[in-house]
Formats: sequence, C-alpha cells, structure tokens
Amino acid sequence: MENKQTKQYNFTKIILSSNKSVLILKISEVKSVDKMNLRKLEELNNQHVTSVVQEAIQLCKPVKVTVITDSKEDINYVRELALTTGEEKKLKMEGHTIHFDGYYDQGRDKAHTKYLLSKDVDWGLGVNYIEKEKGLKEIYSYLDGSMAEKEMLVRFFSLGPTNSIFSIKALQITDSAYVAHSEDLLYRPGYEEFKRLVGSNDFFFFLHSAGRLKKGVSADIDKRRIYIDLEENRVYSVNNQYAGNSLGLKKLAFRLAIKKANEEGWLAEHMFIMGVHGPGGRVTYFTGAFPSACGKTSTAMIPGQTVVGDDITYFRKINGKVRAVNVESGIFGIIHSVNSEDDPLIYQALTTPRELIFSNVLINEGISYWLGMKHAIPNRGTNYSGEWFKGKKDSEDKEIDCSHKNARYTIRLNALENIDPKANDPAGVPVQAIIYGGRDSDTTMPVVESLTWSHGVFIGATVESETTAATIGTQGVRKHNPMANLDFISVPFKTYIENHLKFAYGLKEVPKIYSTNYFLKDEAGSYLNSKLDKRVWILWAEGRVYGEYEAIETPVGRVPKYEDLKTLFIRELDKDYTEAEYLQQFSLRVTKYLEKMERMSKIFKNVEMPAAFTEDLKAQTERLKEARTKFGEDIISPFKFLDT
Ligand code: SPV
Ligand code: MN
Repeated sequence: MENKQTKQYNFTKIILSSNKSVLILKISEVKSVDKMNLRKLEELNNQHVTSVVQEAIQLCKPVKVTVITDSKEDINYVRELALTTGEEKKLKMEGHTIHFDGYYDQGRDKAHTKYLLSKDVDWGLGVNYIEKEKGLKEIYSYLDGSMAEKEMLVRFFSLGPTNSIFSIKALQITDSAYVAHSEDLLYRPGYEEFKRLVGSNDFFFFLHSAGRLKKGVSADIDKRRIYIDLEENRVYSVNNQYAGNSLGLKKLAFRLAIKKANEEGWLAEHMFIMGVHGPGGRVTYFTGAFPSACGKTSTAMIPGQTVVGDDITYFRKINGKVRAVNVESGIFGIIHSVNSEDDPLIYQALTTPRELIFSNVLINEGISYWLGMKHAIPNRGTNYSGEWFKGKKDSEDKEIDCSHKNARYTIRLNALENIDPKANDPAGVPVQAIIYGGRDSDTTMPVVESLTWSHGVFIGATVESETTAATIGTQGVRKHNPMANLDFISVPFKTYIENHLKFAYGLKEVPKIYSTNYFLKDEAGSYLNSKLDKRVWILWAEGRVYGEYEAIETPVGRVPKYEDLKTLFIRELDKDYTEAEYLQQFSLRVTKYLEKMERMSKIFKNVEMPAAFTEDLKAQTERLKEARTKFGEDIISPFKFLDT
C-alpha cells in the first residue's frame, strides 16, 4: 500500500522535493475544474484517472480544465477550440484546416526522446535513455506552470477497435487543441471504454504541453523533451507540436505497447495491414514493415486492394491463427509527392470537402500546395517559415521549399474509398503474410519469400534502407532498420527478436514472410521497375499463400518463376514482361549479398542475439559462398537454381 501511494504521487513528491511550496488539493477543490467537468471525471469511477488528472493540474496549473467525453458536442468543442486558439486556421474547402509546426519542429526529435530508466542498461541496439529521477526533475521543471494561461484538455481514447481484446485505453492530457483534434481524427473514442476498466489502472497516460507559444508555435524548442516512463506506462512531452512528438497516442504509445506486448505475449509492430484481393473474390490479409521512403504507403494503397491501417499494428494468436488490428483509425501521412496520378485515392480525399488537417504545406488564398503535387505552385503564400516567397532563404542561407518534405495530412481512414470493410472489426483480421520492405539499388531482388519463419525473422531483422546522401557521392548510405522499428523498440533487442521467433509456436497456420525492394537500378542509374510493378509482386505473394505458384529456391529465399510473372504482368498490368527484365531483376547478386551479410555480422558482432538468428546469418552466408563456388559467377541467373 505504502508503495502504491509513493508510485501514484511521484509527480507531487518530486515537485515537493524540488522545494516548491505546492499545496495538494483534492480535485473537487481545484478552481479550474467546474462542476460539469468534475462530474465527467467522476462518472468514470476510476481513482487512478482522477489522481493523474489531479497531479497534472497541480503541475501544469491550467486556468481551465475541460474533460472531453465521446459526445458530439464535446468533440466539436475541441475542433472549434483549435480555431479559437489559432493553432488551426480554416481553409477554403469545407472542413479543411491548416496547422503549422515551428520551423525547427518539423519531425520526430530522436535526440530528446528518451526512456526514463532506473539503472544503466545495455539493450543491444540503439536505446536513448536518461536516469529516471534526473529526467523527471528536468521535465517537471519544464511542465511546471506550463498551462498557466492555457486550457487543459483531458481526452480518452482507445488504441485499437473499441470493445476488443486487442485494445489499450489511453488518457491524453494536453494544452494543444490541435493535438486533441488530431487524435480525434486518428484514434477511436475511449471515454466509454474507460468505464470498462472498472477502476483498474490498466491504461496509458500522456501529458503534453506545447509550452510557451510565439506566433502560435512552441517557442522554447531548446527545451523540447519527450520522456517515456515504461514502468508507469506514462509519457511526458513538452515544448513541441509536431505530431510525432506531441501526440501521445502515436509513436509514444507504440513504445509503451511494445513493452506491454513483451510482457503479455503478443506483438506491437510498425506495420500496415492490407487486404490483398486474389482470384475469385478471395481476400488475404498482409501486414508490412517498411522504413520511411521504402514504399510503405504506396504498397498499402496498391490499386485494387483494401487498406486496414497504415502505421501501427497489434498482433495476437487466437485459436492457432495470427490476427491483427489497426491501432489507429486515421492516417497521418506524408504529403510530399501525393498527386492525382500516383496516389489517386489519397489525392481525391485531400481535395474534396471533409474534416482534415494539413500541416506544414503552403497556403495561398486558402488553398494548399505541396512539393510533388504535379500542379502549378504559386510563388508566394504562408508556410512553415511564415510569409513565404519563391527563393526565400533561412538563416543558414538554405532555400526554403514551398512545403516541408515531412509536411503531412491528417484524415480519417474512412475518408478513403479503399478502406477495408473489416477495418474496425474488434476481432481483427487474420494475417496470412508479412512483408519486410527495404530499399537498395544493387542487392535485394524485388520480391523474395523466406525459407522458414525464422529465416523470415532474420530478413526482417536485417532490413536496410539506402539513402542518397549528397555528401557520399554516387554510393548510397545503407541504414540498418530492423523491422522498420529501430526507433521504437523498448525492450532489449535480443528479447524483441526472440518474441518474433516465438510467435510462430503453436500456430496452426504460420504466415509467410516476404521481403520487397522496389528500388533496383541498372548501371546507368535508372530504376529497373516501374511504380506499378509492386502489384504483381504482391499478387504473386498472395498466390504463394495458397501454393498456386511454384517458386525457385535460391540461397537467400524463394523467388518467382518467369512464366508466372509473365502471366501476372499481362493479367494485372497489361504489360509484356520480358525474360531480359526478369534476369536483370531476379539474378542473384552474390557479391552484393555477401557484402550485406558482412555488414550484418559487423553490426551484430557485439550484440547478444538469439541462436536462431545467428544460425540464419551463418547459414545464408555459407549458402551464398557455396553458390559462388559452384557456378563461378558473381551474378547468378535464377534459371540455374531451377534444377538444384
Ligand atoms: C513515422 O515517422 O514512422 C511516422 C510519422 O509514421 S511520426 O508520427 O512522426 O512517427
Ligand atoms: Mn510510422
């Protein structure tokens, strides 16, 4: 009991110990909470909720506290408040608004996002942490009085469909109506869900303050901090507005979920979910993890298929099968290069009346413009740098683009015509295949099926994405990003991989695992594939789930047969796929693959890993070397593996 008290009040304990005279009030005595809002809190009948709200009030000292239920009136109140505070402005088209984040607040702040941990840890791969007591003191000092002139919003959400075994309840406290409004577009309402807790503390808690605002944007960016308390299922975020930093429910909740999943025997992954539509009306659900710029959204949005989610997935084993839900109900998508040719469904949603938020695009006469929209862009307007004109430079003499490369749109998933009918099913959808999508110009074949589940986990754990950094000349820089999840893994890396390996135990149907690479290039630097080709890869992968195509076994996995692709290219894209193209795309580049194996051996040399992973790395390296010896070639035609 003693222990519980200390835990519950660690907020106030720390404030008090930092020598400030804080009077601990009961929530009913707090002036900023009126009777109606108090009643809304009390109706939840949950002392844990009441006490965290009370602690947050005590710390942030808002002038007013508003509790938002799932009612239309309350949700509308948030929408209107974002306009009143000026965090969002109305655009010409009905329902559209624009929000700007500060010039230096345009992406996730990896350096200042840290776990609050009690002792020195070695998690294997990349973990950013701060000693807990020190971190709490620092962030409390920034949050202290942060809402002195602001209104505190208290919102309840469900991560995952409501009334579902998959889902987690989440409480968001913020002084940003933009944050609260964005979460309304991106997540399911959860006030009624909280009643289902019957008093338990099994919920995530997020406290955010945008901090001092100057011209509507967070002014104290040097004091931007995002601290994650895995032990208490809490995250504190201050002095920022960019959604990846400020919205507790997105990547912050995701980190808490990975830890919770680890403890409870399920998986939380940085993956989309899509329905792949095979022959005869068959729908096969795929999930996919792709580092940014590797084709995640374009895969989820392949024409003719349906989308369940585009960012975060919870998986469970139910009756020997893998099922999954989309944690979100909206999309916070990159707008760069969204245009009517390449992304017709998204473009349509962004250019018709509906509730949506643009962020960090260019606004001219109430209309949004962005890079790569394939539309004439005006020479002036307002963007994330303030008043903008073509040629404007920043303080470092860098020309400012009309829109930021990470400019975004926030919409509900049901704004898209291709939403899958099971997108909100509390039982989730059955998962029959998983894709790990990487990016390189010279190594990985466009689509490869793993040899086994464990080999598939190995493929996921060795995903690389090649960036074209100007400073490095023609050679790209390859960034290792296991399961596209490196930034978010909140358990030791070995444990994370073990959880993937173990997930197949006891399954009646083990999902197939594939890798994709849409970015192979020829010597002249031209892409070997068109943007549309991924439709063929995914339909081949879908057919393989049912054993409809034979495959060729190579040292790195199974690849399609030429005849099958030829048929699929004609059927799906009305395109003649030549044998020369096939050979260019599906020949095994042994030396390049061996170079990749070497990079991986180096990365994992000092990282404790499960034996199965180490064995897969060794076995694949050996298979590659054997093939090179056997065929005496650097690049081996897939036909050569046909009769082995
Ligand atoms: C990502 O970066 O993977 C995103 C956007 O989905 S953010 O909300 O910034 O995480
Ligand atoms: Mn993401």
